[in-house]
Amino acid sequence: PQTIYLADYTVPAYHVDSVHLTFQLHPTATRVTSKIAFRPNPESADRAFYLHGEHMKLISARIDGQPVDVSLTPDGLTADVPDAPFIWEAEVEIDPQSNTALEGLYLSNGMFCTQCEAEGFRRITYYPDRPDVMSVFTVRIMSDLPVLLSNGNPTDSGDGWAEWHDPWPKPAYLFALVAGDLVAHSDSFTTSEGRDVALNIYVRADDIDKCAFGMEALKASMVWDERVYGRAYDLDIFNIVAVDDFNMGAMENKGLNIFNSSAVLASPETATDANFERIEAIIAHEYFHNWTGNRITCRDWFQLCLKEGLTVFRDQQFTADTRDPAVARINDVNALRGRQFREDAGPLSHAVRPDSFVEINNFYTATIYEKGAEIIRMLMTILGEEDYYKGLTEYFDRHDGQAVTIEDFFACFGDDDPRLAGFSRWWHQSGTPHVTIEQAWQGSELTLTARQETPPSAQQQHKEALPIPLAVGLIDADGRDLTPTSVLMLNDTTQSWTIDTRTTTPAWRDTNASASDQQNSDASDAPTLSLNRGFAAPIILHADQSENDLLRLMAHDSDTFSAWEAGRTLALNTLGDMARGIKTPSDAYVDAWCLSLRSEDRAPAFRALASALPSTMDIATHLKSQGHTPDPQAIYDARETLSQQFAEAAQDSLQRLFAQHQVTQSYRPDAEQSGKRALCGRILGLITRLDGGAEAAKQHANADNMTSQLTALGCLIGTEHATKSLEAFYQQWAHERLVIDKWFGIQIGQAAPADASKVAKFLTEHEAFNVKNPNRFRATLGALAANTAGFHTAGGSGYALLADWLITLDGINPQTTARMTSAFETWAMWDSARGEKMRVEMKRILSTPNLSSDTTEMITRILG
Ligand code: B3K
Ligand code: ZN
Repeated sequence: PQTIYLADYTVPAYHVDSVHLTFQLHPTATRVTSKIAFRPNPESADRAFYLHGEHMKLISARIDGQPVDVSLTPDGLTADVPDAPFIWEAEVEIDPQSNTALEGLYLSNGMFCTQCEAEGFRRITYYPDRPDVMSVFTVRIMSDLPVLLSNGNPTDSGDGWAEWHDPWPKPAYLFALVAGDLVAHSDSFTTSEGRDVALNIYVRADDIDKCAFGMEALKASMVWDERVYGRAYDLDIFNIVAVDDFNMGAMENKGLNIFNSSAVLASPETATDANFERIEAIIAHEYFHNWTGNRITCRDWFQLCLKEGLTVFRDQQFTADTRDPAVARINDVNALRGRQFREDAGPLSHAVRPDSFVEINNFYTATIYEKGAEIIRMLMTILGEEDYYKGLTEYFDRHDGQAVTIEDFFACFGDDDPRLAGFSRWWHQSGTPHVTIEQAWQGSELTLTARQETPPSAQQQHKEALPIPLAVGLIDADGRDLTPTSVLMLNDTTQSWTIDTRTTTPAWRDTNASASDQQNSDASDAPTLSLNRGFAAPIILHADQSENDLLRLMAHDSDTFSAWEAGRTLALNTLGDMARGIKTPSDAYVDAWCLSLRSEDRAPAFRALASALPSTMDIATHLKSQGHTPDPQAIYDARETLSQQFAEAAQDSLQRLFAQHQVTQSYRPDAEQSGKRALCGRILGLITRLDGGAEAAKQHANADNMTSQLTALGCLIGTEHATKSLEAFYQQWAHERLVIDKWFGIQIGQAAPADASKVAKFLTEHEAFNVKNPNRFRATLGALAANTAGFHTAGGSGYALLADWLITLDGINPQTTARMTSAFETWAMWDSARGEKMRVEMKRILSTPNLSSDTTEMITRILG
């Protein structure tokens, strides 16, 4: 495997004017004929003709109707071609049935389906498989299966065949084909431009009752993109297909989105509120790609964040508009910290726009997606909404139909705008900036000094200062805002601002004051700073705020995100100290926690989030950042102790709160109802600590929706009711594969540390375990890796079990294997005994004969 560099980019030697494909589908011997019109690219000095192609048998090749000799290479072919436009025709044979990698054309439960991003099209036919080669595709599918789909609009069909034409030029990675015995949930939509669009969600017959929610989400996304970004849909039909075997969530193929069934199918009985919310977000995300990704695509894969970061930001905006914005932001930040900060702190740290890669599939990372989205969010924060949308409109106008770069995108905002000086560093520099805040008082004047530092990483030793928008507020002793939120731009390594808090409308001004010789105010009525409101910047903040300040923010901050953040900081400080055995929780904190659980001023969804404790991994990261070596078992024990203490402290109000927030109307997966169920779920967890599971067992037996049933089941794990409830759940749902995934996941995810790898091992021997199905594999081994204290038990049994299964899976599905190796990325965070055990398992994986290049690259990078 070879490293590819951004700096080596050259334009394609040939343009493709049109592509005609014919598929004669057969499970083991599908014939694909291609007819492709090539034209030399005048901008290229290179005349070499090279087509990518892998895992296929070439039957014949012609140029302008004449048979041609080609030279096959391990991953493609070359041929002599005329120095003028010409027609290439080829016939190849491929074997969908043996394609367990799930890239290219494959079979899933008798359905033919494709996945081409990033480089799967080259497993279908010979082609210049790069995103800057865009063309118009016409596709004919021949098969006896009743439903035959491809991109674009249907143009013609007959007995055993159908033809599709996509008028919008696209790169090959957006090609898709589906053929199966499917039924459609259909609807229609009229765009703001007056176009009538047929909408379909294709599923197997048993799943037809699980499509309604996805369809509503699709229509809501179409309306939202018209209203907010002025973008309307551009074909006469939009199809979504659900497939059981899929490497990720979904894929935005033009006019034919293909979804992992877990990311589209939902009914109240079989899906949880969290599933519904995720489905809504993924449907929106894939739909939004139609403009950010498909109409305007990436010049090369180094620009992946151009479509992914922007589209994630758009789906986050959609969720914030559709649901509760503060709750949405808290969920985004939890995900960012849990996946992206973790990635950026370890050996896999990379820039949002990297400048080299080996296997592009390994770069569909939290950094490209989630940090990419944070950069767009900061762009909006710095420019303001009006200029942000102006820039986006300019981008759509200027680059429609093109394959472009981050520089092209950035230029649409006026890259010489002084407000954006240095901003592009966010795309090029890896690592999470640490920002330390000091406050100093002089009379009624507060000086805030901010200092930033991004720790060096293996690939980038020297880090520059980044422009960081610090959104700050100031609240008085009664919790009232003294100022509206102000965005202070931290452009240098260190900067100071001063504010006089006694004036009628206090405002910040730049100062050069050094805070060092001044005093912190110890007056309890001094105003309190609310920092990084709304998490406007993706940074790690060190503010050393007093417990009093944090309690005040937690109770009163008008920025709901920051109120949650204050509670989280208190929890981290408390749990960190408990895990180190140096302190017990303060009464003030326990009281404040109980108060916030009961607080009628905040929405139930918020209270559910605020009452949850930071994850074991979060606490470990926090301890590490303070220079301590985290002990996962001690952290687990601290969380248990504190939860028990909370349950006892809140004892008197638990039953009342539980009854008060029960949903009595019929099930709706909306923000309001799901917020109540989330709060009741938290309370049920506390009640279980006191009643041994009696209440939860009742809820499990009587639940009429999956959210309530699964929450109760989760509570019961570890109680005397566990075995019976798990058995009943399995019997009830054995026929619903997505529910059985939950059954696998929850037993392992909720297992006590000492049991987790035993339970996981036992379940890999269960008749319903299937190594070839990525959802089931993730529900089992992914759940083990996510059970932090269980995966990292001192003996190393979790590491060994995961390594065994990754070795097995690599021969079947390299992409999913490579992705899951990131369970080992934290090896340097733990004590040396654990770290060494993790390294030993990684080396064992690496020494496997014929290990895929995907997994080899990941393990090599993680080992460092
Ligand atoms: N673009 C796809 C991801 C493709 C991953 C290829 N390994 C889904 C998405 O981001 O919307
Ligand atoms: Zn995407």
